Amino acid sequence: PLLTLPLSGTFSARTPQQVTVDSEAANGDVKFADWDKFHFAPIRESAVSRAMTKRYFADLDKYAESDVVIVGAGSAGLSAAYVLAKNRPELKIAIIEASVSPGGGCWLGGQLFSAMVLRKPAHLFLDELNIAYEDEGNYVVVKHAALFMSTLMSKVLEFPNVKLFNATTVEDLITRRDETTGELRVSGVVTNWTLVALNHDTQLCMDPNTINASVLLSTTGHDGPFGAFCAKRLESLSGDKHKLGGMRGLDMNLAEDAIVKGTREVAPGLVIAGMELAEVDGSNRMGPTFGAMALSGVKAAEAVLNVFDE
Ligand code: AHZ
Repeated sequence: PLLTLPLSGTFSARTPQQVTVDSEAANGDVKFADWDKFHFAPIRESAVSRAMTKRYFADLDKYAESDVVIVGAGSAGLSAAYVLAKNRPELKIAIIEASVSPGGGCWLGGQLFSAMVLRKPAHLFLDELNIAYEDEGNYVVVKHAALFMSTLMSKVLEFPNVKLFNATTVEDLITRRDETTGELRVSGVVTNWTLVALNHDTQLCMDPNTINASVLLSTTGHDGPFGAFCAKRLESLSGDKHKLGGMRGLDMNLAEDAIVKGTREVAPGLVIAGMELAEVDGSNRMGPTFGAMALSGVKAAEAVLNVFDE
């Protein structure tokens, strides 16, 4: 056999509703010849619905009050989530991603070429994640960007203190005036199903949901249909205080340093990282080199904790 799995034998029932299945196959390894006798343990369709919905609603309830909300599950947001979740297992971290598929623009290295370039010292983050690369001197190359993204994503999702709400769009921010300082603080997000957010014009009333958070980390990428979401909101949040710079042309050397250096708490309670920062600060884009996304995420985790621990 190509693969030896202990598929035959008895599936034990944990509750009376679950049926015990005695496989007709003799105990031992299933060989190809045994596929005729193969069957799954039976299930009632409602059990599948309940298995999904009860967990989702329990998560909605649990994360309605989150410690950290990360908007956008691209390379910057997920890098930050990894560092935060690993170092602070007691924090509740909700990740809100507009797309059905998390990962942002990071499934290919650039255009349709799959290898992914990261300039040093971002290779240290790859070492942390145990991702192999070729060392080219000042930069390293991962054989496929999807290897980076899938590894990062699987590690983030394994942390028990992280919940990813995908197909969910952040439509607006919750703001509160601080009673002592009078400052306007970002204190959560207004969310909606992405399919609803895309169709507001065609629906009469599809009100949103909310999540309160102590700190918001926005990593929604540069301007686009949903992108640069919090950056754009900054202007209306604080009047003249925040004039958006708007992303500038491509310069890999300037852009990557600027993004990592600029990663910070931009408004009270709101940290911005990744390419969204280029819209805030008017810095360059870097194109297909991803070191700044990883390290901006690492720095954002520090910035988030500084705000959280204030
Ligand atoms: O779907 C978006 C993507 O997955 C998600 N997103 C955007 N707006 C959202 C909203 N609510 C929820 N309102 C939202 N989710 O945010 C994610 C952003 O991921 P990204 O990969 O686009 O951004 P990043 O900053 O992590 O990485 C940027 C990568 C780039 S762009 C670039 C260039 O253009 O020069 N170079 C690099 C390395």
